Amino acid sequence: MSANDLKDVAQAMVAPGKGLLAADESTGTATKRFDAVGIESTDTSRRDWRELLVTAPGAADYISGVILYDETIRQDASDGSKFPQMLEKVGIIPGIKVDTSTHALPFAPGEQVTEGLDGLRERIAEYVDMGAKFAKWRAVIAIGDGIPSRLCIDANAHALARYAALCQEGGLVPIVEPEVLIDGEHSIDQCYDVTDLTLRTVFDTLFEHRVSFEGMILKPSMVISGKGASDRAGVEEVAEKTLRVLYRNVPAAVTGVCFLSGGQSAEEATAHLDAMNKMAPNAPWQLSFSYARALQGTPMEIWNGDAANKEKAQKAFTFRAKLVSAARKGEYSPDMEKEAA
Ligand code: 5MM
Repeated sequence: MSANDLKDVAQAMVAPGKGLLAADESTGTATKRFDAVGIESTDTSRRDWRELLVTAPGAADYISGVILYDETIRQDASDGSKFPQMLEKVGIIPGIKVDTSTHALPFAPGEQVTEGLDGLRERIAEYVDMGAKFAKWRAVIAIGDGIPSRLCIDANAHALARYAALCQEGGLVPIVEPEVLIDGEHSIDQCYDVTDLTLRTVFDTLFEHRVSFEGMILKPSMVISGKGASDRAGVEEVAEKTLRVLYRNVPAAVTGVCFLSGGQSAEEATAHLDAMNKMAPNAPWQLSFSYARALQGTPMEIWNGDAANKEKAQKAFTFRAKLVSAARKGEYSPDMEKEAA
């Protein structure tokens, strides 16, 4: 894929009114999500859940691409077709998570580094053959007593840049995901400082590794108070500080910024995205979404692992996707939450 082709795919991933569904939970994370609502996690239940989402009638009106997990991209859907081809048929771009998860960073207590570079060139070639057009790698940065360390930020930025360069060489658009975790009691200003340093380091390193900004997507966390903070910032402050950190650190050449929801409720993640699009309608990058929990939470509860609830769960999924799509255009209002799913 040429640099222009990568840019075309990146632009299609942030087409007007559309964003990404992250359905790339590793087996451990998927099991945690299923356990929380009492669904048994098996390869078949995980396949059925992801098939339910991607075949929801009307989903393609709001969803431009889906991030798949290695297990899913190799599975047969119930009609025997493969997920990438099933997605392409309805006009949704297939993507793939290529990191192999987070691991304890040596000599850095409480901090993690994401692994998966070994054999990545070959795995990318295999995923391209299967039909993937983009990839994702998530790094996590925790805020706590004396952390994050410079070591943790540098190690993760280096891995993200190596991954992104390998993706572009092999023909996949890389989603670069440095997530500053919401866990903790930190203030929004602490989150701002950590996000500022993280994004600055990530983009310096991407530049050194000759990554094309036009042919990539940034998937950041928002600048937000810690989940356990006593006085959590409101919607306007989250939007204003998130935009400020992006303007200071993200090159205008980057095609799109697709936020993660990171443990925010569906309503919060929708309202924050909407406020940013209202405040910055002429931002240099498309401000979109790549949500997992905010899109999947309610429909997963409704589904409850029972085929009889499939249609209702699909309606709840497209309802949330429609609201997030409105937020991506700055056209959401909390009143829309009252519409029946
Ligand atoms: C932060 O997680 C990503 C976005 O999901 P949320 O919107 O729920 O925050 C998500 O794509 C994540 O990277 C995948 O679920 C994979 O997570 P694991 O823990 O399995 O690597």
